[in-house]
Amino acid sequence: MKRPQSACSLRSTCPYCGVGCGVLLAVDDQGALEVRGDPDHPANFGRLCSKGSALSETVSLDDRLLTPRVHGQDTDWDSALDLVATTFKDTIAKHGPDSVAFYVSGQLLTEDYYVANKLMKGFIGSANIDTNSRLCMASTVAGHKRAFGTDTVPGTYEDLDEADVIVLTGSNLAWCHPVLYQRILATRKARPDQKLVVIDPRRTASCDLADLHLPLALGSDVALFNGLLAEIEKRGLIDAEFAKYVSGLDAALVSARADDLAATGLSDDVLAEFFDLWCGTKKVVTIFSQGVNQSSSGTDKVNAITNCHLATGRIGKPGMGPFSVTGQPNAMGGREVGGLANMLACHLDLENADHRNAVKDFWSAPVMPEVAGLKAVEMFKAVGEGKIKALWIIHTNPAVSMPDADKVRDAIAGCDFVVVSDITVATDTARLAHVLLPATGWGEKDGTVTNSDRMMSRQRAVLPAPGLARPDWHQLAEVGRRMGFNAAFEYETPAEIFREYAALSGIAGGFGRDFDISGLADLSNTAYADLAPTRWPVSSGKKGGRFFADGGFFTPDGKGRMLPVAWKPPVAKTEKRYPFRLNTGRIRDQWHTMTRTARSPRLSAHLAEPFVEIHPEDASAQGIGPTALVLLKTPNGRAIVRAMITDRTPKGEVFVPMHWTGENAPSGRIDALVPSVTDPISGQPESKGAVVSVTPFAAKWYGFAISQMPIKPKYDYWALAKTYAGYRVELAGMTVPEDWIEEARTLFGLPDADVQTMLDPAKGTARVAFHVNGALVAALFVSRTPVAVMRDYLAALPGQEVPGVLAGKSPANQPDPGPVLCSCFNVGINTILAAIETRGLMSVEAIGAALDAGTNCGSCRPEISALIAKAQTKEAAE
Ligand SMILES: Nc1nc2c(c(=O)[nH]1)N[C@H]1C(S)=C(S)[C@@H](COP(=O)(O)OP(=O)(O)OC[C@H]3O[C@@H](n4cnc5c(=O)[nH]c(N)nc54)[C@H](O)[C@@H]3O)O[C@H]1N2
Ligand SMILES: Nc1nc2c(c(=O)[nH]1)N[C@H]1C(S)=C(S)[C@@H](COP(=O)(O)OP(=O)(O)OC[C@H]3O[C@@H](n4cnc5c(=O)[nH]c(N)nc54)[C@H](O)[C@@H]3O)O[C@H]1N2
Ligand code: SF4
Ligand SMILES: [Mo]
Repeated sequence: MKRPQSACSLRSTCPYCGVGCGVLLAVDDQGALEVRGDPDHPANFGRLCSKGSALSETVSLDDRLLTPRVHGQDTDWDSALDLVATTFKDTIAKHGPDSVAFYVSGQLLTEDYYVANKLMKGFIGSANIDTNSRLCMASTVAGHKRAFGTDTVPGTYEDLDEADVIVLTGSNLAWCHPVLYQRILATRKARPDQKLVVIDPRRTASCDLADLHLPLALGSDVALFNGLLAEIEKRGLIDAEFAKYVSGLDAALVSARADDLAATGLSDDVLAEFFDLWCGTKKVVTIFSQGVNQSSSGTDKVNAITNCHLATGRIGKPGMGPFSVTGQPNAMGGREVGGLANMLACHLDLENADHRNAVKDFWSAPVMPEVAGLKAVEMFKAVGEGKIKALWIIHTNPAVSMPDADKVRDAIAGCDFVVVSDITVATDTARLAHVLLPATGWGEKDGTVTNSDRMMSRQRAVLPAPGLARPDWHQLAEVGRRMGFNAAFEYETPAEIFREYAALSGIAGGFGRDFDISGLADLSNTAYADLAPTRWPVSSGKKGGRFFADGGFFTPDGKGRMLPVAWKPPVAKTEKRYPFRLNTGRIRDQWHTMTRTARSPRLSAHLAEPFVEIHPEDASAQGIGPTALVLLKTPNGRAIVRAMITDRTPKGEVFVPMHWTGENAPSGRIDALVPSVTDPISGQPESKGAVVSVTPFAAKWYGFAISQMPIKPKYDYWALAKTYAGYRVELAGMTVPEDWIEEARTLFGLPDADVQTMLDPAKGTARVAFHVNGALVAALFVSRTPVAVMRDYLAALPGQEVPGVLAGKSPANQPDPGPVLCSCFNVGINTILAAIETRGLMSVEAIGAALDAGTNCGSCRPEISALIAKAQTKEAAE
């Protein structure tokens, strides 16, 4: 469906990762959105990654939720909102405020988030509001609070330009914060002495251009940084001057000396090289992300890192400091507004009576909870136990992304009253809702987000709201009013909400907290509309900048705290039945549960189905071949995914992406396998430490299909991916259909289309193609072993007149480009390999000059460089 036209051109912010890139948006006279990097935005200076560049492919109205729905029926806003307000009110009247909950998201805008938190904590009177940031940033928040007294990110992106050594630990920056990675590469080009170290059990794309890779044992970061701290002491590098701003040094050193570096599994040489670099360089930035946070010792990992920076005084100064990169576009903003169940607002503490009373007065709130609410994992447990009877899920898809996801899905399905606000009905969670509320999406809504370096930027609406969709803050405020809290929720614009929030932060500033943007409390509507990227704090005392260069921590004694921490292995123990460790995470071109990025053919071409990275020796020991399907089992659940055999993943460990869902590959929902183990301090799940069995999944038949229309098969394995011509689908099953022609007609919903077939029952192969008016609409290729056809060639064919489709391969004069590597210019891996092998192009630049590949967002440059390196090794060996 085409959008109505609206002629504008304006600045906004990318809705994906926490880099927070500025974009320039324009709508052309066909109603199509154009997206470019904003050259003036300080986070990206014009750069965009593959996801940002493909934004225009993700805003179509297909599958959009356009009207409120109650029990599956379209309805009007009044009916839906009245039902939500009355049911919440009745439930609270009968069972108390803690019988209801909100589960929200680090992708909400600050204004949405503020209203949600105010409604739950100040007016419903429960702290049962938690967010997907519990699965993401909670360990960092807890670690920051322990070390600094508040949740402060001390540094800024400029530190990456100034550092002499950048350490990435538990961060695949090249794929997950690509513009920051490109920024580092640009610095290293200008200043080749800047060193890059990657600490990750896997040799990720971030390692391809790194100086040093430490493939540590999964979960052993505390042992490594304790080892580093002991070494710092041994080499006499404790900063005596800075020590006056720090407490806990001695106890932290005792723990550090006692810890065992052997837990890291790293060789002495690699360790020595790392220690030399870290100790021998003053300007070190340590970037960390989910390899640190998503662990049963996530908070300790954060503090093991902050300990090293505090001990050496390398914090808050140019080019130095611990640096947590945030995942979601407003992960930081959500922390600021107090969206977590154990926080208040503006970095104030829920359990501090002075803070609580001040906020209560400011809000004129009738009640305030005195203790923390349920954290995500506890919340869904309470839903499953029937203790939470009314649940509102906003901007997140917990039926896919929570650990023990099948149980979470069942808990939501069994809850008395579930409201979901989303932009689409096509999610595992939205399908379970009693009430569905259509939200305006990115490009249609207005508000602010805060990125990893405390930069607040505006998201602006360039497209009209489709159907009846309304902004999330509007839905929340309406429910607040309908619950009887009229005065507190009389907002008409996000600007009003922002001013109130900024004024509240002044109270936090009065308590000596870091988060103070009171300087923006009187922003006019126009000034809010025009707000340029602004780094907090913004108060009479301080504007932007770094924290802690000269102490000034937010602890009672004003000192930064070093913590005694000790390595602990992941909670699940490998055993005979579950001999492998299951690592999970992200791929370059998909965003979380794929509700937006999977709409883009460009982004769907990089990796088109769920897979497991497994080491070649493990694969051969388990009898798993290169294109095999693999059955993964844990005590919690099972999955079937494709084998990706690679020595990038260490022996004994497998890696599976988190992205696939019931909508596009039901057997690939990896969180069904992850247990609900959490960090005892932060409550963050250990998403990266399950134990798993890995065996071949020997299907009776395998298939590959192309289709103009989406399909939802019912086989043991299927994975659907968008293409420019329609969809491509991988299939496999344990039951062989009797008649492949009938089966294919049902699969594609084409009872009358012209059919072409090539069947060999003895060999178990079948090829069936359907044409309507001469044009190919769908085709199915089946075999007893994984089907060998030219997938990328076939995927482009639906809609065309191709009489020879059943051959499954291109005519000899049309080479198969292979899977897309450069999504920006749609360049396939075979095209790049051919350029390397036959044209002898041996640098990323040469490939770029010849094919354009890698010259736009640069996210694929590490992969191109890996192909070149492989070709060079091959050449050397020949
Ligand atoms: N393409 C893409 N980018 C994204 C997202 C996305 O969905 N897709 N999501 C965004 C969000 S919300 C987030 S939170 C960030 C996440 O960004 P990252 O944290 O960079 O992403 P992950 O792939 O989850 O995990 C990073 C790495 O941690 C490693 N790891 C696992 N266990 C350990 C360990 O014990 N120690 C160490 N040192 N490393 C370990 C994994 O092997 C993995 O390579 O990405 C953001 N950016
Ligand atoms: N195994 C494993 N599990 C993980 C992780 C991992 O590394 N491994 N990572 C965890 C992390 S760090 C994160 S952040 C989570 C992310 O997990 P989720 O938050 O569950 O994933 P998303 O797909 O981002 O969900 C966002 C939802 O909001 C909807 N939406 C989009 N725009 C709007 C809007 O404007 N308004 C509203 N109301 N809805 C909208 C989307 O359609 C989608 O359904 O996953 C976590 N789960
Ligand atoms: S790095 Fe990519 S996904 Fe992240 S904000 Fe920038 S363009 Fe968006
Ligand atoms: Mo995240």
